[in-house]
Amino acid sequence: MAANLTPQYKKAEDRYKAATTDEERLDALEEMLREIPKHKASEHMQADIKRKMSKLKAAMESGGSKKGAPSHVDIFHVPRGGAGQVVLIGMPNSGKSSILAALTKAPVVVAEYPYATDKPIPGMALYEDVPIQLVDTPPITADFAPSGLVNTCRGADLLAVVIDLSGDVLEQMDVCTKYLDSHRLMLKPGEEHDPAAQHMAHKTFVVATKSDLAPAGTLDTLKELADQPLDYIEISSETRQGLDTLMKTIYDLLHIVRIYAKRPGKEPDMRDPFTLKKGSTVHDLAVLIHRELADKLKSARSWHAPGVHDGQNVPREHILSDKEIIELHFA
Ligand SMILES: Nc1nc2c(ncn2[C@@H]2O[C@H](COP(=O)(O)OP(=O)(O)O)[C@@H](O)[C@H]2O)c(=O)[nH]1
Ligand SMILES: [Mg+2]
Repeated sequence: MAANLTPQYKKAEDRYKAATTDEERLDALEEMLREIPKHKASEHMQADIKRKMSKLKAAMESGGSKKGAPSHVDIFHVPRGGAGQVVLIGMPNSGKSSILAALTKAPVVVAEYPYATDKPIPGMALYEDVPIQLVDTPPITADFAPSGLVNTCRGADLLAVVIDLSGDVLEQMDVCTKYLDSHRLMLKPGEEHDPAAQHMAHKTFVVATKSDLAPAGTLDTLKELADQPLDYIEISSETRQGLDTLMKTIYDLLHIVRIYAKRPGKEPDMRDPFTLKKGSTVHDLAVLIHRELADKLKSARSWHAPGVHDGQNVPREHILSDKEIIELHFA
């Protein structure tokens, strides 16, 4: 076979033979194809290179490459972000995607037709300076809910039942609470979320949407007839009425505090607070900031906390309060 191969081609071929990953192999094959003299005598070889390239590409796309993305990804599992995760549940057109569109930069589709959303979509909303993750989800009906949605709900900190006040509010409430109850996703009044429990039930509240369209008194009727002892927040994504209250309610229901950390002799960082569960201590904060150094915590000073003089020394057992500034001293 007189293909008159060039030194550049031979080099690329050596690279191909020595390659250890599919990416390297593909890269070398591409170079071989570029370098191979294009004439009749090399046609066979050109075809062979192309065949190898498409086989490799197919293997890499299907996850066959060991270095590639995992071959199975649960699109219904939404990794947590921000200070807490709120999963929105509701029937078609109840206004879930509009809430994310109004409060986050998530690429949600707001549509007059149902089923515009086919997988959970997270977005980051802000309560003051605290980022909180909201998750839009595909809708549920009396007859159907995507099976993966249970997983989405299990991972949440809070569940929000989204009810369109301009529609049949009782039917929506019934469908949503039956769904959550049948999967044991909703905490009963007085129950506390227990991360160790099998059922992973969560605190649940109601977001009543489209207040701009609803006949007066609809929410009161819903509260009375649905007889569910939950928090109800009335909003309009259209006029933005109630959106601030919604974020404040979410923050309160998350039961967290935000803390501004301060280095000795420096101004506190007021832009990016740490968030911890209510009841957390100075020691918990030290663990969060510096897991390895936490045991070397020597002392701490506090500002902006009830019952504490600004700059006062506080013990490691000191319970943190919202918006407190803490300066940690390590040994
Ligand atoms: N007037 C009014 N329309 C709304 C409001 N929220 C949502 N919509 C409309 O209701 C329809 C369904 O909203 P969407 O957010 O896509 O509902 P989803 O199916 O639950 O995600 C869209 O046409 C929205 O424009 C609201 O607060 N006021
Ligand atoms: Mg939607």
